[in-house]
Amino acid sequence: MTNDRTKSSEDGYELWLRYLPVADAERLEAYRSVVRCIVSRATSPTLSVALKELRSGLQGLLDWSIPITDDLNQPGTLVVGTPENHPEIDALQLDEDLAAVNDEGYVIRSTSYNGHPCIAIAAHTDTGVLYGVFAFLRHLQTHQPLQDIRIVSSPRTKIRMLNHWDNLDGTIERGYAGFSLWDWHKLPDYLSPRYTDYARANASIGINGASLTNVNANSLILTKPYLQKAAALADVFRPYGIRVFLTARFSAPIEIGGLTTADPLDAEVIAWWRGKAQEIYDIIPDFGGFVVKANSEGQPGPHDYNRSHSDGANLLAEAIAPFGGVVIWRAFVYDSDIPDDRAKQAYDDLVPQDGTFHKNVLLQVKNGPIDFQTREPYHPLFGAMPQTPLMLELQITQEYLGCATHLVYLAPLFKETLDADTYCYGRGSLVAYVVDGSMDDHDISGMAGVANTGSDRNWCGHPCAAANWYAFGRLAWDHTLSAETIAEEWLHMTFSNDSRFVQPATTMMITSRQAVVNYMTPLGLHHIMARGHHYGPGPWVEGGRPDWTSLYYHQADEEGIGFDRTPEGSNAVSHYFPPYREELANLETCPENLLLWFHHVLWDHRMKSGRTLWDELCCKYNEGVEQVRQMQHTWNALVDFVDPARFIHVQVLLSIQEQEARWWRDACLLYFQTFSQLPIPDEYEQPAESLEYYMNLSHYFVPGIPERRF
Ligand code: GCV
Repeated sequence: MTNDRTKSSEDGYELWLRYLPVADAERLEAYRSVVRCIVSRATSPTLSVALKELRSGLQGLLDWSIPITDDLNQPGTLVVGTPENHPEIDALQLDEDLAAVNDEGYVIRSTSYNGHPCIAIAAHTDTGVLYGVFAFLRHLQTHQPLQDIRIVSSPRTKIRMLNHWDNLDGTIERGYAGFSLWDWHKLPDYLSPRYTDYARANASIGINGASLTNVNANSLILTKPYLQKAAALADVFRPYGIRVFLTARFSAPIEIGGLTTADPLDAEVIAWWRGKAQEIYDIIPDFGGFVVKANSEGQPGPHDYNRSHSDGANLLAEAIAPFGGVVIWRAFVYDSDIPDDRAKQAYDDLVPQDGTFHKNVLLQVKNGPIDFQTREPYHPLFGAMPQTPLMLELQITQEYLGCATHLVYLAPLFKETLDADTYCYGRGSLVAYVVDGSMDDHDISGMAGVANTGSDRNWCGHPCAAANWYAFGRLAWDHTLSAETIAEEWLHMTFSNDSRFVQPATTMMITSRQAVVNYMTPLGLHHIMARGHHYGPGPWVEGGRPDWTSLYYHQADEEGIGFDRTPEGSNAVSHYFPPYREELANLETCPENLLLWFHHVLWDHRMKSGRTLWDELCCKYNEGVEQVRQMQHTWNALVDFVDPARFIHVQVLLSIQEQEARWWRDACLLYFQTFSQLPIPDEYEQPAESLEYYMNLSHYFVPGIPERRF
């Protein structure tokens, strides 16, 4: 057994930054022989935290206290810094590599000084050095060789941020890991050590922005006392290269400014936002900017004054431009009057405004056109607004994917969007290239992840949910990384370096995404969860606003099931570029995993498997349950590699997941059977309860909704 952990229980607080001693003696010796001392000068707060992290990381991993020296004339030095703060770096033959990295990038390289072998961690900026230090520690944590190390890395997107949907009362919208990390009551005076650990974790994966507050915003955050609280957090985050963003409620000039209008073209409103921007930058000099949800789900916005989204965004953008800030305007907009298929509305509203947004505005677009479902086609805005920088918004918190009780590794979902081909400039026009700005040469670019962090000791609730935070950061840095590589890294650092653990656990994680699709919404079904809290199945949800019901989306009837988005239906397919558009529109060529997203399909339609649609649906729901059972089986076999507390925690949650997978399967199949009138084939488990039973289940106090509705 090469388990690198004593079997004492862990609580997950350290995340992937555990820095346990390298257990393999040979490897430890190899590391110790090339890393004997650090040559660095902590000439800034960022270099100071970089050096501190490096020392504590090496102390843990190499199990010795590593000296800091000025003397490069000895073997085994680790030279850390920028050419500016450390002029000797110029003598380390790094010019070519340094020329290849951008301001936040870094170089880690075996080289020599006066004939003495050394390793350099170098960058143009202090933040680049910090990222290099974390990358070096990751290299050791994952037991990679140090011989001839040469890593040259730069982030592909500029803004890599978490969006916290945290309310000022401490609750988190769609948060499943406790309450908000931000203790607004005690800020700005009391600074929880957790704020620093949060910043460390983010910096370790390259996240450089945090929007602290819910997009369903409260104007209070823009008042002086709250700005001072936010400033205290910004002070903690700054050395870690993280800038603070806040959500701006469009009606703030009325609510906290005493004006009678928030009309973006009104002179007083314009002056109010300018004054507010000045006030914010006086308090938080490196403030990142505003994140705005407007005219969506009841939020105020420019449409209230018959103005466009760009009128609204530009109002804030002009106010903030002199200070170098940006406005991140969300494209998650759809009308309560439901003028058209919800999947089309953002595109129809925003595409005509391409080219009208100011230079410091980014449109933040969810991965798919509805709302973070288990699988969606990519959002057709990607590729359709070449003159506007489009940020990608991903949901790390598992609103629709089992909250914090289901093990669902999201990197495959994130990658599916990033790697999707928009065909906007022909084959190979990937969403990733729109997002990183390279497709249309934008100066600004970004990715945002709706955070899954909270006050739970292990940060994210499920011991494996931190993998999704980790994966988000790694992909925002480099979208070319594979989901497998990221899972492996995370497993190595979070649990064990033993390949007998890492390999099966990686397979389990990769499988988990398709499992949740299968047992919740296979074949392109979507938005069939329970109302309000979104916990559990609710394909029968009807009444009230139609586009918040399930019936609107699945359209099941005696003939078949699915939303017709072909030219005969809502024609949402027209938003995609050819040849994908035609592929989607044709029942025979539409990918089966999106079939019911785009087509209303007859129950006896023959699928590629040879089964009818109904039988295929039964098969997929059952496959999902079986996949969870396989995950349980895999995890149970890994007992020797994980400490007892985390092992049991995951084990119990997997058992909840298995029960809930059956709940989803049985409830959905029984409900859809009322339309298909077909039997669930004998080869599958039959539902445990009646449809009535499932429809009458009530769940109280489900976490993650603003007011506890039931
Ligand atoms: C913050 C979905 C969620 C809402 C969320 C919204 C959004 O509708 O259910 O809780 O609101 O998305 O992204 O703005």
